[in-house]
Amino acid sequence: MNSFGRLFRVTTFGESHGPAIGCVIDGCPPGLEIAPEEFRHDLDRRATGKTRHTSARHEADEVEILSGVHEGKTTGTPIALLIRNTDQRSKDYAKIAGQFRPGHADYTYWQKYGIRDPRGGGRSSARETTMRVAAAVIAKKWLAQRFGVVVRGCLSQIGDIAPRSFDWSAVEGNPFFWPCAEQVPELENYMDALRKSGDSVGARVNVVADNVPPGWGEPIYGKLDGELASALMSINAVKGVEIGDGFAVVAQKGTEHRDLIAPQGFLSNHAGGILGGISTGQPVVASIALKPTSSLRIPGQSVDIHGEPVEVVTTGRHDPCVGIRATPIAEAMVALVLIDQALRHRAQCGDVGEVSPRIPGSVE
Ligand code: EPS
Repeated sequence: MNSFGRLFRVTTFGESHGPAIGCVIDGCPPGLEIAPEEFRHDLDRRATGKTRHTSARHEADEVEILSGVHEGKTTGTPIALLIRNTDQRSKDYAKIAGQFRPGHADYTYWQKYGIRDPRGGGRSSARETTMRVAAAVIAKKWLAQRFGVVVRGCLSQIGDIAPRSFDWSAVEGNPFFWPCAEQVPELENYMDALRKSGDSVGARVNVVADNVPPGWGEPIYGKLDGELASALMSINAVKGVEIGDGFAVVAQKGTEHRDLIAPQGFLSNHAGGILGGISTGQPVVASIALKPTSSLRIPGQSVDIHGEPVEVVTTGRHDPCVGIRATPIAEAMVALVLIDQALRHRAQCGDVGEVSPRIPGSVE
């Protein structure tokens, strides 16, 4: 499956070392103003080559809008976006073209299709996430204009380092999307040492969507949390998804977990803004666990496509921590789920209108 969403449906295509990557968005509401330069901010946040802490591949990530936009506004017809690949270095992959990197999708793609494009990981490359971020620029804009929804994320753990304090205003001021500014030098030292060692590390990313109105999400099989989990898990390297308190609920008592309700608002948000698969009007809160990158220059035991033992060594330009670039990607998947659910809610329940009592999302 290369398509995502029901009413706001995004199909991505392209390989990391092919001539281009792109997407087609079907079902975008008409009349939304959108210009090519509006993609720049989020694409730059996700891009490689911006700091020494990510892959050194330099892609311009210039978006061409091929269809669906006329005189600066979406027309309701399919929006096709294209980004040409310009900095492929396929020779980096020549030595491992017939080998399976331990911990990589190389082996499973081979088992599934009996053939694979080894250049840059082909379709399994994180390069594909560029188009999710591009599509979500449109989704974020519509959600913000129509409902005031703001989707934002941050890195909330690298290895065993967690933020010592939390401030949203710090997040965009450092290359890690880290919410505690004073810790950034520590992260830089950690990443420098990790890169020199040739190893990689996992990370955690949190995403919060504010101002989501109550009522989005479809029971039973189209639950908002179910679709968020699926969307977030579809990001390369994601091994875990939590909504609200996530796995911490295991140790909680009901009296501790339930979010008490006062006329002034919900008194807590353990549920992550979702009850019964439907948004409560509180912030929607999700977090993801990303595994350490599997492309390592430290030799690892594996086999080649003939089943012969090999020591795999991956050279080239790899991220020592893919989680560092995952914040805008996670935001994108949350925004894509939200716009799809918003349109589905409007389609079925648009006539219901506002139901009282409308409980504020949280007590200030
Ligand atoms: C990636 C490997 C590297 C990264 C790439 C993701 O690609 P290459 O080997 O071609 O340099 O640079 O990330 C991107 C190109 C991107 O835009 O995110 C991988 O194996 O997933």
